[in-house]
Amino acid sequence: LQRQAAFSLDNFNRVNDIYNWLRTVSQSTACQGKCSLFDLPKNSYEGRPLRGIKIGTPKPGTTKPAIWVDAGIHAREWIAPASALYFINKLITDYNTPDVKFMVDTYDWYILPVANPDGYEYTHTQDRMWRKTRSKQSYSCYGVDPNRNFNFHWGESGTSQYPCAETYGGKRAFSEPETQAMRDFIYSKRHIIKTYISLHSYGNYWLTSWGYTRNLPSDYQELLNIAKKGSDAILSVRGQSYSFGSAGVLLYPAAGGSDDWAKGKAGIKYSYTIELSPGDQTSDRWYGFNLPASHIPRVGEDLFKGLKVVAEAVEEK
Ligand code: ING
Ligand code: ZN
Repeated sequence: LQRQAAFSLDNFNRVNDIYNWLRTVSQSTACQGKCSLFDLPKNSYEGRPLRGIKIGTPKPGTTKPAIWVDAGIHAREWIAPASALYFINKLITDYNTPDVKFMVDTYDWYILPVANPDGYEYTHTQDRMWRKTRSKQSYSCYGVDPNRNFNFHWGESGTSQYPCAETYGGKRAFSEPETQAMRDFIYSKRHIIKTYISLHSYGNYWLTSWGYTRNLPSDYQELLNIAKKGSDAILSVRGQSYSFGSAGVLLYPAAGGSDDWAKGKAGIKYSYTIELSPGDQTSDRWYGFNLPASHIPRVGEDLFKGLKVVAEAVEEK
């Protein structure tokens, strides 16, 4: 496979190029005083940093609320990291617009664009359709599904106990350094994180908890109201219609997801998984995981508008 020359927001990038770009933008004039890189407290199984960027206007003497956004929990869902990078770039370069100024002044954004870097690299070098982490398991199989590895009702539904399966939940909850690292970082900031967003693909879904069951959380209506606002905002960008509802009802019950853990264990009320677009509904072209890079700006813009209304809606709470 050809190694691409340089980072581009209009393309799918390798992990090292993404990390180099994060460093560059965090040190740019546009970011001055507002950006810092963070590493989760553990590296990936193969030793890669789990690196993100914090973006927010400092407000000394106050506790700013935060919004967490991760992408790339699943390796092959390339549009998720790409959209997260598009979003990061918007927050940095469009600070002079009222929308971005509001978002960055009101919140600290913690954005982790590649939550499963080992798997992501593997999809670039070996197997485009890899989903899991890359830890060695029994039966000469590799990887755990990170979105079945969080310990909220772990193993109860929609997951496999067979190490070779795509939805293998792991030997135990939090068997993976990647999920441990997310747990420790997010849990330590649980009092300031108002909203948890996990970016996946594909399907055009704005999913609330619960994922592990068809039962709904007691505050489901509040979660749904914001999911609807986000979906409406996306629809208005270029006609992409997102369905919204609980993952367990809209898709299938599956336990061990990061969003259920964020809500159920870390107590982050507004917790969502967004299944980004596999194509362009208005032209009937659906590519699945293999969405061409030419779609990155459009899906990125959809995501930006969706997260903007989340920021507005949660602020009123
Ligand atoms: N879909 C998610 C998955 O992990 C999900 C969505 C989570 C559905 C939890 C139901 C319950 O299966 C993707 N894209 O992986
Ligand atoms: Zn996924």
